[in-house]
Amino acid sequence: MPIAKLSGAARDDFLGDHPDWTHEPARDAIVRSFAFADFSEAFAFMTRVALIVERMDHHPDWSNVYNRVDIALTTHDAGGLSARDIAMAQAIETL
Ligand code: H2B
Repeated sequence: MPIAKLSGAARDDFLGDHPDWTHEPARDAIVRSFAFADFSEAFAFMTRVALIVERMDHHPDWSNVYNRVDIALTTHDAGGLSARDIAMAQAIETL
């Protein structure tokens, strides 16, 4: 089922409140890089995020190199950002 794209104003509201996240126009995603003490901490974080995304049925584009986790949120079903990405970023921020 198609999902509505987020308005630029709603996106900028979120980015204004969350300066660690930035907009990547090429794939209309919001992105953030997380750094941890080591791989174990990074993977523990990914495990916690994985439980959230399964519950929300919304999945990040992400990568991990040692202590770093890069997360990009966009909604393929919407062809860009949707409210689901904002909800997911907010859920990740509570960790
Ligand atoms: N995750 C993301 N990031 N974008 C989507 O469009 C998406 C998803 N679609 N997770 C979901 C799953 C969809 O394929 C299922 C059927 O709900």
